[in-house]
Amino acid sequence: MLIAKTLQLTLAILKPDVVKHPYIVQEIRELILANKFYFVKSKLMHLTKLQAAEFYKEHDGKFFQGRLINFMTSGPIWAHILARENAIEEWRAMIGPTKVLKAFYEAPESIRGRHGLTDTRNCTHGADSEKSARREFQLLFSDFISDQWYEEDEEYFRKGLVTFDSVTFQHMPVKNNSKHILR
Ligand code: 3AN
Repeated sequence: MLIAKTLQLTLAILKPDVVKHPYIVQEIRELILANKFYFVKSKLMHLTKLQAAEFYKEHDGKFFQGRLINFMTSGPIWAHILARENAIEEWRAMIGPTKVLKAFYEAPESIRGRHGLTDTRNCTHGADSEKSARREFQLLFSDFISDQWYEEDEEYFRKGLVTFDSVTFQHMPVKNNSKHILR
């Protein structure tokens, strides 16, 4: 019998360069859904400089830090918590390399290969480890408790017992078995 593996959570951001263009947002979201990710949480937000600096703390002192913070606070972003088997690696593969030229040449079909503008304005973010993902959830979705999600909801998502709300752009577990909807 084939037993589905536990789902992994990751943090995805659609950055201001993408959010400016609704058709690119739509294209990326369709790609995310086509790649069998679930949208566990979605939020449109505008980062403050403090939030952006905290989010990118590991880049403190780097030559591009100021540019990165100005860019990330220049307009709204979409933040998403995604779930899938191997979500972290799969989402980062969809994003493509950080440097836009590398993305153009080595991963032209990736999101950055298709829509990246510069090394800073490079469309999307993906957590690089489970530890980073948890830290990023706390910063952007302070009411989300991953342990609780694993305890109460993960099984429903893993079994496809979810419904999708296109207004909030979130999948919701359907806990009443008699009328569950497979997406
Ligand atoms: P990634 O987003 O691919 O995980 P990180 O974590 O190394 O890459 O960098 C975080 C963000 O900092 C990048 N997404 C990009 O916006 C910016 N950045 C990284 N390297 C550079 C660079 N050399 N020049 C300008 N901006 C950069």
